Amino acid sequence: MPLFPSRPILVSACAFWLTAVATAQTESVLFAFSSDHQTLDGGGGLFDAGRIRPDEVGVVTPMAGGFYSARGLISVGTQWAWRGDDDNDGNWVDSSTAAPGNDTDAIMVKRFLGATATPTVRDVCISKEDNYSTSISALDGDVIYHPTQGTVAKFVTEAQIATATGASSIDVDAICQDFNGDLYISFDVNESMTGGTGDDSGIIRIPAAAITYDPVTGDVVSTTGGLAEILSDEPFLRGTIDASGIRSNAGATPHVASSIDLQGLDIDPTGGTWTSPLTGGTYPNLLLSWESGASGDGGIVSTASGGAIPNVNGVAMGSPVATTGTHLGLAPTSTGLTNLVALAVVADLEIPTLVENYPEYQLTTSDFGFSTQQVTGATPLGTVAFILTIQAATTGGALSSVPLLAPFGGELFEPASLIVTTTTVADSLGYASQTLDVSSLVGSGLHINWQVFDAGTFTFSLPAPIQFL
Ligand SMILES: [Ca+2]
Ligand SMILES: [Ca+2]
Ligand SMILES: [Ca+2]
Ligand SMILES: [Ca+2]
Repeated sequence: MPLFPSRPILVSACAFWLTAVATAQTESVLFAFSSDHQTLDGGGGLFDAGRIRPDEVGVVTPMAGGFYSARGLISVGTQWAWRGDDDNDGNWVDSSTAAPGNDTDAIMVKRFLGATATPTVRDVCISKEDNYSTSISALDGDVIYHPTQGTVAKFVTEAQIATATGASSIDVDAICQDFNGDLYISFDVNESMTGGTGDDSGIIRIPAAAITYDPVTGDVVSTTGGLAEILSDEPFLRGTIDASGIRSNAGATPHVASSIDLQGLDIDPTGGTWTSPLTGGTYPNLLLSWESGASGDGGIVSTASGGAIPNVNGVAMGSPVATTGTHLGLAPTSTGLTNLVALAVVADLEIPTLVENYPEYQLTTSDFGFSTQQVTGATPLGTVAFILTIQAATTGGALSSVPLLAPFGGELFEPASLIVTTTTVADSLGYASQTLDVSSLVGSGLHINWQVFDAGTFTFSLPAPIQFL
């Protein structure tokens, strides 16, 4: 089968694209958990397609009155493929089953300079739980993204936040930006800073007046000290959760008294303001997620009205009776879901097709038998082509890619060397898979990359690499 379908399909792809652009603003919730969670639709029976891992970014677009399911947005494989060999050790993938910097602990999309009306997955900024490996590139207090292939851009660095707050060696575990360029941040552990202790359960504000932004990229160029302020503390977070009336899967208050850590922050899309008990100032309402030693089942609260369960696209992000996880399109469990450790709400996000490897070995020295590529988000009942490229990893290099012009969508990686291995038809939920024996590549030192082409939308998926040593 030819890779590029004939002209009638091209015309229908254009019509689909125009329809999609004309729809009203829709919010998507981007999230991470500290353990694996299963999507409500089970990934169409495909193990990795139905699993959101702590290293990854998951996404859901809630829909009032209809069935919806969460799915993967930024996979472990995609993070390696985007990053390239920025530690110059000659490997494009440095870990068999973990992502660079391990877990995702903060997610953010710009709302001020550099913001776009229809953000793509490359606009999603994240902070990781750990510093990236030795020689480089990103610290756990940095908020990074990959605007173009093989680059690691920083929205804001650990050093810039330290300058603004007077804290040192910080780990950012929640961050968001309002429409005026003010930043709201929570630290991973208590940090001594200007004006007191930035508690791990607290919200720190760095006003735009303390920040010089790059007018084009919207990234932070520099910060000044003395203007950051501590807006909230532990009693505030507990009080906000209690006032919202939210209850866990077991009908319990989703926190314990002894400790609590604010883990996710974003602007409440419903609007309004709240008043800080510590500064007396008013600020845009914030969505909050937390970890507290009690099952929270993915619940989200808002600072609105002193504490409320917020709505996204008209769907409540928790229940006053039993929050189960279905609000996020996740499958309930008998013991309850854990809590969201990262949170962002993004309007009109372009959500690409995803392909993931199973078993999940991104870097391997041994034969793991058959390798399955699992596709999420293809056109239901549409044709999917699996594309393989093979290349030698080069020190300091990265996969090449070309962004594609409409009606094509996405990026094509290593366009000079692609091979179509399989064409198949996605199921009614848009899942598809292939299984191949790749054992002959073990020991070759080669790097392979999978993508799929979705003929229904003319788009190429995000990448899924495997490096053989
Ligand atoms: Ca490397
Ligand atoms: Ca971090
Ligand atoms: Ca925190
Ligand atoms: Ca976090």
